[in-house]
This record gives sequence, structure tokens and C-alpha cells, in this order.
Amino acid sequence: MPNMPACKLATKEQEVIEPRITRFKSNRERVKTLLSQFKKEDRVLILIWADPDSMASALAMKRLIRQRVSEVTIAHVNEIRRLNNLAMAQLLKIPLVKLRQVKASEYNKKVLIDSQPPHNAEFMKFNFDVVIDHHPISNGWDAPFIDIRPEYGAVSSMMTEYLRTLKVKPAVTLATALIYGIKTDTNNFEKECTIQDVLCFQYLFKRMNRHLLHKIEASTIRRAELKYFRKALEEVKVRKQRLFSHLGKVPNPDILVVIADFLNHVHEIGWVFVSGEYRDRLVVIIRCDGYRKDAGKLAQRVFGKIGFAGGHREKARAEVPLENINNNGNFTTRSLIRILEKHFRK
Ligand SMILES: [Mn+2]
Repeated sequence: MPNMPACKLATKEQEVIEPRITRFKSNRERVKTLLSQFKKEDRVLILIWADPDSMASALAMKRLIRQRVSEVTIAHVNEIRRLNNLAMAQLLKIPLVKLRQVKASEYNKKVLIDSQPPHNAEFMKFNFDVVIDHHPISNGWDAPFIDIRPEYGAVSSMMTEYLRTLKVKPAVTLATALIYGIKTDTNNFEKECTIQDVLCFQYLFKRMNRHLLHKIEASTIRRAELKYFRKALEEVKVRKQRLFSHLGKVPNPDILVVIADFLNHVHEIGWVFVSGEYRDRLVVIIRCDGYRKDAGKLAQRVFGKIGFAGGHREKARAEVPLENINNNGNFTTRSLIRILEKHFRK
């Protein structure tokens, strides 16, 4: 899901533009209409906010049209930082360029995948010829071809249907990308999705490479971050099946998430609290089994008034400006315990 900066919203006086969503009678009609948008001499720019679903879907889109047009380039507007996503792009050889590095005016056709124009200020600069997405439909834009199916767990499933309808067998790398796209966006089918997502997964499963998939899924730690594991283990303190560890300054809060997930594997531990300091903020990652526990509610109760707090039963996160924490500039694992234990006594 891309970050969503404020978009151009129509005021009351203006007429609200609603995208014209075409209803197709069949997958065959849908794919025919999609392909009819392209001509042999077209130079096509596919734009994405790079995440697993959008990268896989863009790759599938390229596969669908590459022999019908003169050029296809996939450009992303965001910086790819998540290691799984970097591993995916590298291992599956997804041909990506940053939007800054391309001359968009050299492309006469623009395609937006896994997003809608109002989702990102960069996207709003373009008139798209094709928009394929699964987020709720937004207003204020239109395109000649729009395929938005909010009931789908992933655009990767929609793209798999396009491939199947055209009887295009995906290569191992494309199948693996699409599987990873579906797995990520449906949170391994724990989130809402449709039977189509499940059927696409089953279809792709026979064609993917599970070693590649596992390597992508396992790539969560930078070599330079290993030292934070040592620090985390040295700091671990356990109080009544609750585990605490404060790591001090961290270069990136993602490592706190990785370590919290790791410590959540410890037997007979009900709660895990891992914190670190990042850019004048205290970041606290909370994990629990969710059974008669609610990490999101706890985060809200403890940190809601002094900073940002959010999450659900099993996972939560809080970010608090360090100046809002009364600790005389020296936050430790004991400080973390003190802040949280008060709320358990209630
Ligand atoms: Mn998606």
C-alpha cells in the first residue's frame, strides 16, 4: 500500500470526476480490451510504488504486452529499502528503474499498477492509459482502461488471470514473483481475499521455485545489523513471562521489528517489548500471542497520549518523541520495564 499524501480533492463547486469503471462480461473480453489499448509503435511506461505485489504485477504486465509494443519500462516512485523487496528485485531479475532516471515524455503510453493516481503526488502528474488496481476506488481521475477489483487480495491474482486467459505460461521467475505478491498482500491468506486469489496461488505454485521464494522471504537482516542481536540478547530482562530489551540508538527501526519477531519465538514468553532510539524518537515494538491479549490496545493505553501508537492483537508499534519521556535523557531497558509494568498492574 503506497503512502498517501493529500491529493487534489474536488471542491463542492467542481464536479467530482468519477473513474468510469468498465464491467466486463468475461476475462476474455477484459484482456481483449486491455490489449486493444496498445499499438506496435507504442513506448510504454509502467509506474508503480514498488512493493512485492506491484513489482510482480508490473512484470506480468510487461510479459503480456512486450511483443505487442516497441518498448516497456517499469519505473518506481519510491526508494526500495525493505530487504525482502530488494532480494525479490535482485533474485527474480525484475528490470526496474527509478522514475527520476527516465524521461517520461519519451513514452506515449502510461500504465499504473497496484495504485490509483490520487495515491501519490508523482502519479497525479500523469494521464494514464491503463490503471489496474485492487484498492478501494478513488475519485478525481479517469483513464481509457480501468480494471479495479477491490475484492481481490492482490493485483498479482488479477494479472495471473490475464496471463491464463491469454494462455501465457509464466516463467519460473514471474510465477515466483506473483506468488510472493499474493502471499504478501494477503498476509499468507490471513487477510480478506477471494477464491480467485487461492486458485491463482494454486496455479502458480506448480510453476514457481520455492528455493527462490524462501530466500526472498528470509532476507530480513543486513550483515551490519547482526551486532544489534548481541546487544538485544545482552539487554534481555524477563518479568513474569514478559520480555524486555532496549537497544539504544538504531540506524533503522526495521531491525527492532526483526529482533522482536525473533524473541517472540521464546517458549513461555507471553509478551515481547523491544525498543530503540531513532531520530529523536523512542520506537517500541510489541509482540504477543494475541490470546486474551491485545498488543494494539496496550500500545494505545501506554503511548497513545504521548505519541503515535497502533496495531492489532498480536503486533503493535509505538513512536514517541524522546522529549515526551521523562527519563533525564538516558533511556534503558529498566525505563522500558517501568513504563509498561504500571499498565500491567491495573
Ligand atoms: Mn497490492
